[in-house]
Amino acid sequence: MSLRIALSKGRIFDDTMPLLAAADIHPAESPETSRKLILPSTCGKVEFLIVRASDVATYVQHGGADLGVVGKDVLLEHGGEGLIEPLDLGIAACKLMVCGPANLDLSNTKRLRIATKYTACARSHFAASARQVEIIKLYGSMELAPLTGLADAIVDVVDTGNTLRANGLEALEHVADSTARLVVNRVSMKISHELIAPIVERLRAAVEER
Ligand code: PRT
Ligand code: MG
Repeated sequence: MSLRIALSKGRIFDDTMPLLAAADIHPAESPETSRKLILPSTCGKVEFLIVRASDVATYVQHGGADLGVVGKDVLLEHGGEGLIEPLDLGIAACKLMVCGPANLDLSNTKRLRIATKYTACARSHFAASARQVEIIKLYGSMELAPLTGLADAIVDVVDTGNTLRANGLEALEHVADSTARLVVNRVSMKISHELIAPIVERLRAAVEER
């Protein structure tokens, strides 16, 4: 029996590979050059599922994958049901922020329109301070929303802030810090404990050594 690990292409895959290498797990192909969505590992005991970043938690929750690597931002939005989160991998660090034009007053009593793909996080962030907001769901290029008048502000992930600056926006309020987490399907953790536990421990050691 082999374990399935769900990962997204790009920064999560790139930053997870050195950690998995320390656990002696190596993909037999690169997701950047292969069109395969299931990549075998060289040892044959693990396979990698290449999914959208926002789908990793869903795959692991429903047992489509046993393990996954996913940003805390995605986990907060997903809710974490059916998942164990044994390890903070410390990679893909970023902040979930409320962003908008520098002169925007977020404490204004008027009902703010917030464009985001993080609708649950945005809703609870504003509800916690009893502010009324209208949430507009978007799937990408959030920065366009305040520029076009679609929304007053956005809730999005910020790393360097370069994307905000290039579009004349600023980070205005902190919502949450995020780093990528190892997640494990609750049932897999029980059934395949002998396979999964050593991987978790070797990843933990690799994270601590960095
Ligand atoms: O592309 P897709 O819609 O499938 O999902 P995604 O864009 O969320 O995936 P991906 O691979 O870009 O991000 C995966 C995870 O990496 C996210 O869930 C975060 O946990 C984490 N992460 C870390 C980031 C960033 N840094 C980041 N900078 N995710 C996205 N960004 C975006 C940011 O929103 C901005 O638009 O990258 C752009 C550049 O950021 P700046 O601030 O450096 O300019
Ligand atoms: Mg992306």
